[in-house]
Amino acid sequence: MLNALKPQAPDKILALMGMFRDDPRPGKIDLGVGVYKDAQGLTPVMRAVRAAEKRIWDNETTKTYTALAGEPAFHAAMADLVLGSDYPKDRLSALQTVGGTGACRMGFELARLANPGATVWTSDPTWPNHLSILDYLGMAHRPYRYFDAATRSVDFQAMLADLQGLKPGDVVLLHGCCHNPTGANLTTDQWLAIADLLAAKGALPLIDLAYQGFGDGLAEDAAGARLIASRLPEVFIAASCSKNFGIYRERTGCLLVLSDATDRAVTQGTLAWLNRQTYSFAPDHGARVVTTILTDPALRAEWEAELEQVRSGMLALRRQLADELRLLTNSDRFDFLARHRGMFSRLGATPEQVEQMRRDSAIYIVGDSRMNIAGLNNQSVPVLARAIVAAGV
Ligand code: PLP
Ligand code: TYF
Repeated sequence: MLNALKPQAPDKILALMGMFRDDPRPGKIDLGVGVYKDAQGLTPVMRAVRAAEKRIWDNETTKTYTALAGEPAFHAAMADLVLGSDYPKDRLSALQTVGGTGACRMGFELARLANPGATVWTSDPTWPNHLSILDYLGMAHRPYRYFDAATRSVDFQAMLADLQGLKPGDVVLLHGCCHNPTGANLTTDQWLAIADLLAAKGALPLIDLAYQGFGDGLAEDAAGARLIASRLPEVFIAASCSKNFGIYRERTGCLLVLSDATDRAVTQGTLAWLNRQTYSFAPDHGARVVTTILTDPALRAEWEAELEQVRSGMLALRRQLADELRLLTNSDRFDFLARHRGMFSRLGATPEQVEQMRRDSAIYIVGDSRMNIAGLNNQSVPVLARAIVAAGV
C-alpha cells in the first residue's frame, strides 16, 4: 500500500539548515532558518524562561490533563500581551495550540467550518508553510501583491488594488509585524486603510503574529493587530511564543478569536473541539512557562529586558550592514536593510547570486534571497557586505 505514496517536496529552509551543518568551511555564516542567534551564534534559553522552569519544577504537583482549549490563565496572559489590557473580554475566545503554526492551522480550520467556500488571501510572498497547509486542507487561496522588488518596500497601492477582489467571508492573512520573508511592513496609516477595506468588504482578518517584540517593541509590533481588533467585528490572531520567548521546540502558541459576544460560547466550544479532533490537549510546558513569566512582574521585567536586547541587537546589525554597503557601493541602494524590521530581509539577489555567495563565501541565504539578520555579528557584517557586492547584487 505504501508504495502508492508520492515523495513530498522537502522544506527548503530546513534543507538549507542541513547543508550548512555539513559544510566544513570554518568561517561559514548561517543566515538561513529563522532562529535568533547571539553574537556567538548560540540560541540561548532566556534567563526568565530558566527561572520560570525552575519555579514550575519546584511547585508542580501533578501532570494531569488541563483543559482541551488550554489553561484560561494562558489565554488571559496572551490576550493581554497581544491585545493590551482593555480588549473586549466578552467577545474573546482562545485556544492553546502547537506553536504559531498550530494557531494558523486552527484559524484556517475554524474559518473553513464557518464558511466552507472561503478563499484565503495571502501576501506575495509569504511564509511557505502558509501555502502548503492551505493546499493540504484543500482550501482555495489567492496571492495579493505586497512586495515591491525595486524599492524593497510594501507596494501598498497594488495590495489595495488586489484586495478589491475580496468577497464577503473571505479570509485575509496578514503578518502582524516583521514580515516573513521580506522584512517590509505596513505603516499605521496602511493598517487603518486595510481595516476600512476589510470592514467594507465583510472579509475576515487572520493576523499571523510570530515575531512580537522583534521589530519596534512589544506594543509597537502588536499595534496593527490591535487596530484591526478595535475596528472589525470578527478577527483571528495566531500568536507564536517560539521566537519572543525563545522556546521554539516547546511548541507554544495561541489562537485568539474576537467575535460577536452572542457567538462567543459556540466559537470557544468549536475551538476546543478542533483541538480534540486533532491531538486532544496541546502541549502544556511552554504555555505554563509563558504564563508564569507574564503574570509575575519581576520575571516579566527580566524577560522584557532580554527581549529588548535581542531586538536592539538585530537593529544595530541592520544599521551596520546598511552603512557598510553605503561605503562599498557609494550609494544608498541598500538603505532598505535598516528600514526593514524583524529577523528577515529580502535582499533582492537572484538565485544565481545566492548560490555564488554560498559557493565563494560560505554564506547561507534562503534561495529567494531572504537573510536572517540574527545570524550576523559585528565581524561577519563586513564579510557579508563584501560578498553581496562581489556577487553583483
Ligand atoms: N508564522 C510565521 C510567519 C513564521 O515565520 C513562523 C516561524 O516559525 C510561524 C508562523 C510559526 O512558528 P512556530 O510554529 O514555531 O511557533
Ligand atoms: O521561516 C523560518 O525560517 C522560521 C522557522 O518548516 C521555520 O519560521 C522554517 C521552516 C519550517 C518551520 C519553521
